[in-house]
Amino acid sequence: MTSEPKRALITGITGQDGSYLAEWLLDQGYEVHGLVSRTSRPALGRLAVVEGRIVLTTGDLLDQGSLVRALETSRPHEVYNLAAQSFVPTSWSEPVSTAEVTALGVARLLEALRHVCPEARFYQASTSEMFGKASPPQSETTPFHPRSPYGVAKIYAHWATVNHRESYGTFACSGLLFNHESPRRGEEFVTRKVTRAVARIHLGLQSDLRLGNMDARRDWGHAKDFVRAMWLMLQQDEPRDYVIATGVTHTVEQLVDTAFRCVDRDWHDHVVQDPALLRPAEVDHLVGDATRAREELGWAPKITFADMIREMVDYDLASCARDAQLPVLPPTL
Ligand code: NAP
Ligand code: F7E
Repeated sequence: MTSEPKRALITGITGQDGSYLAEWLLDQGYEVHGLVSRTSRPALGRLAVVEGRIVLTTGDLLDQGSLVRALETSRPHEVYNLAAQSFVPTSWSEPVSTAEVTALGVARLLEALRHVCPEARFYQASTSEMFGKASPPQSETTPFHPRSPYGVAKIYAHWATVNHRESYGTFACSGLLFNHESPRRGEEFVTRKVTRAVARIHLGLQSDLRLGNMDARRDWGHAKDFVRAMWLMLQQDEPRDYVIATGVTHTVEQLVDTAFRCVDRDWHDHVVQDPALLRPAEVDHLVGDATRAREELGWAPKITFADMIREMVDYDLASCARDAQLPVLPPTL
């Protein structure tokens, strides 16, 4: 007798993490369902890698009824809530819509889960942005001090998840993930903005790169490593919250230097600091302490910062050359 596969529903499946998580869950033998909004079409490109192997359901974190329907249709054993307005600067220009999706959207999804499939396990995409101004290293016991409307909204979602676990016994986990990147990262985030600019400058398509605060420090890991941690959290005997981080920090300037070195260039020749890109309040220094994840989940990152930046620059060199119909030259030429 063959047992039916486990089913997972991923919200935010068209995002960076959604596409890697879908791949990981398919590799583990899951039937993967993804929530997409009517306007998701431009982002569907990231799902080319899993095309034909996942089931897409329309829905929106702003619409409770659509979440109920998505849960009824997919009947998931596990729900991964990755959907959010996730770009920090937009949270200042659109604080209310950010809160509607990133905070209240989670309340809507948890309520739908409670009524439709209370036995399903739930993962919430929490973030190091909740630590904000707190001194490093940050762990599960570090008090939150958010520095953006995004961080504030994520704290609501985090506590809604913890409260559901404590009120209703839901198997709900919150992953406090530090920054993680990849060639599938949105082009507005600093790593991808830099690696694309390096590629375009090297190909002669762009001359300079405008950046904001280059002193900020981030603990940057690879999305591929981080989605594995999300899944591991939902495979434990008891639900808990976990910091996921590499424990290594770099400044934005070090990121820029690493990326320009990939094409043997000096960043000083190309980078322009633009005060318009500074944020109203900054998160200065993040370094995660992932001891709990290491000890309880057996999780450790496999991909180094330098290898990740090299992968991103190589990817952008190839894709920018393709878009501009240029031959791909080795970085040193
Ligand atoms: P991302 O690339 O920005 O993806 C966000 C996803 O949310 C997209 O699929 C987007 O769909 C979807 N979405 C936005 N509004 C929605 C709505 N109203 N209803 C349904 N879906 C909606 O983000 P990511 O980098 O993969 O991150 C995944 C999650 O982890 C996010 O919650 C983010 O806040 C959190 N997080 C990220 C990091 C990181 O470093 N990447 C670190 C900690 C936490 P469309 O684009 O198709 O509309
Ligand atoms: O900025 C500085 C900027 O936008 C990183 C999201 O996934 O990770 C991400 O949030 C740093 C900041 O990511 C530019 O001031 C300088 O200090 O890549 P970012 P983020 O704000 O850390 C967390 C964990 C999340 O949860 C979020 O969803 O880089 N920086 N110059 C710049 N940043 C950008 N975007 N653009 C610049 O020109």
